[in-house]
Amino acid sequence: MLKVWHIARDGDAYGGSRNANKILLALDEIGEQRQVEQVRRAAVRDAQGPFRKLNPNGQVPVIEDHGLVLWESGAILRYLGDTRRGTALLPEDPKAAAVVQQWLTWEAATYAPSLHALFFAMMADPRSEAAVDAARAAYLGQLRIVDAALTGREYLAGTFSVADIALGAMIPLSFVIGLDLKPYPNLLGWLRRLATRKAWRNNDIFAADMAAGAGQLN
Ligand SMILES: N[C@@H](CCC(=O)N[C@@H](CS)C(=O)NCC(=O)O)C(=O)O
Repeated sequence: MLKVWHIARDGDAYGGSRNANKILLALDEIGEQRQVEQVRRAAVRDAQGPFRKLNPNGQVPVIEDHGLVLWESGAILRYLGDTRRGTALLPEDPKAAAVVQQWLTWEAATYAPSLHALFFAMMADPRSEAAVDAARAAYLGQLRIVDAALTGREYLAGTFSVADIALGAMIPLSFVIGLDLKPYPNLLGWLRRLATRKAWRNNDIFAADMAAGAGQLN
């Protein structure tokens, strides 16, 4: 059975790992059982601890599947799509699969760094409002890209795929940090659509982040 290392929501100062949650959502989407290895954030961060042998970056998620140990959530999502053929995770058509890969790469290379920049600007002590404003504007620019991509489309690559998981597991954090997403109606509609899917309805981390946006989603 596939093993996934995860920081659970309960007892975690940040409400759990959204990146590891992507893997749980993907497995729930296809109804695959897995063994969740819960780790505390402190253990993940411990440079001398055993977790570093699994992932030298000191981050979750990590999976182990049939002898393969793999980290980086986008690579894991792609692996699940490639090895669980015939599921909704990854389209068969190479061009459609390339569009999915485009969003997985974009999430890690562009979206996540922009979210981190905003988060760190907000947490900085002393905090510079000019720096927060600049980081917020840059981050909202990324959300505008997602909103535009969803014009006339139900899901990022047309039909549901791991592209929606990579971004759908992260973007509700925007509500938690107090952002107004009403200027992005396609994006809000997509989040509402994701929230109706069984795997997402039953997911505690996603539900908690979405609850922070209830006023904008209803
Ligand atoms: N690019 C990595 C990012 C993983 C990541 O940021 N994981 C966070 C949890 S969401 C983590 O393990 N943080 C450890 C810490 O807080 O030091 C991926 O997509 O897997």
